[in-house]
Amino acid sequence: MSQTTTDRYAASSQAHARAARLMPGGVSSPVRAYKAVGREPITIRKGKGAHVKDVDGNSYIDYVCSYGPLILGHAAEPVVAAVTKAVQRGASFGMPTQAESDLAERVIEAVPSIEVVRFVNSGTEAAMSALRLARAATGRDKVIKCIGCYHGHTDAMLVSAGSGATTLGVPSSPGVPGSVTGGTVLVPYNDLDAVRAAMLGHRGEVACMAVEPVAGNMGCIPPGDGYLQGLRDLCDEFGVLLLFDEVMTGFRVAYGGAQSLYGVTPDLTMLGKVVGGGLPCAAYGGREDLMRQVAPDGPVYQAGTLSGNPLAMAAGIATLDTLKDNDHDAYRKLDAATRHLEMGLGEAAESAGVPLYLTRVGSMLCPFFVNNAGDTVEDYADATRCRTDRFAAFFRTMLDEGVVLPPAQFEAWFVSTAHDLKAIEETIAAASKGFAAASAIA
Ligand code: KE4
Repeated sequence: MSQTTTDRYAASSQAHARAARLMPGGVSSPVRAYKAVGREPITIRKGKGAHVKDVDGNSYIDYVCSYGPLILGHAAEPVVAAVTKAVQRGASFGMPTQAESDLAERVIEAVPSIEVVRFVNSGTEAAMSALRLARAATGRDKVIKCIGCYHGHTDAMLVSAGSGATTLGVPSSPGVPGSVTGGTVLVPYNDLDAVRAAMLGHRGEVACMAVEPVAGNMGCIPPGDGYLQGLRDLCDEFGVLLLFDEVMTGFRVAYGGAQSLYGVTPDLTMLGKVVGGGLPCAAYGGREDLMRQVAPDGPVYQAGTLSGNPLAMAAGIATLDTLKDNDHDAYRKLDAATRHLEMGLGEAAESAGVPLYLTRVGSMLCPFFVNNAGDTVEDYADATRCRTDRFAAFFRTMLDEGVVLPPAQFEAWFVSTAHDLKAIEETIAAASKGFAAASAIA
């Protein structure tokens, strides 16, 4: 007997109603509320490998992967074993453990820019701390960021573009003082002329240029040829620190992150997601002369009760060691599986007559529902022209077909080493129905 849609999601609907009474939107982070895809969220009971199961017992091939951390898939054996062992030794001490040095050594060995590192609990904390350090180290207050790049919800980064593309930011959320966002200059992604104009317009006032080296928060948008090196050169010319936000790309697009993939070394780097293997762990690091200014070596204050938490360290170490195994074989698997998915999605969209612009960097990818065949997406303005209504229809059908995607056009999909050929082929088959649903929207 075919399940009706409401039956299929009955328990999730009940769970969401309960959660909504208790928490804003019934979620612990806004994107999970499914506002952009016009339906209630599913509630997850468990995950294993490339699959998650909701409270109704429906199974899904998962491309959220917790928005990046689960590069080995859900409940990966090395991570489960390491965290189980660690928790039996105690969850947190508020005193140094060797696990922090063990993970720090791996991060410093892997990431070209990082000579010294500090662990924090979220990408937002990493951004807050790196910005504070950049301001202290330069004695300058302003920050340049790209429209559409996301660096967590720290006040200085919750800005939207003012009138011109290189004017000072205005708050994009209530509760954020204009006095804070007034020090943030916004420029379009992939536009070096705008960065030069911003640096000239605010000469001597800019502490750092923050950028996602591969933009992952307006969908996945790779840097244009020469863009990252161009930022490096402009920062050197104007005495501005270059901050790569590799919370999403770190250990994702390559073991050494985007900076190793593109061969451009920033002054400071933010990490998160994969570095904690699914547990709350992020980090910021960079040149030793900068990082030694962080308390207690230096005066730049930053602290955290659960920073360097032994469980998160254990999960991170197990994840990175598995990614390094067999000469980084994981990245060859990830690249092959994601390329296969990319090709299959492209063919399915073409068969359905749906204009699509597909981007991919390693195991991050994004199908942009563009207006016309041949349209490309190079920055936020391009991304916001996409057919989000078609994406929403695609998303809902994919969910009904047992594939769960990040619930917004402006998110990247993530593939794990657990996504085998069967999962990829099933996803492509489901996408034929998803694109048919999208094409039904004029
Ligand atoms: P967290 O504070 O959420 O740990 O990290 C913030 C952050 C910083 N930098 C980049 C490049 C990021 O992608 C993120 C967080 N990414 C989102 C996904 N678009 C997390 C999902 C969510 O907000 O729930």
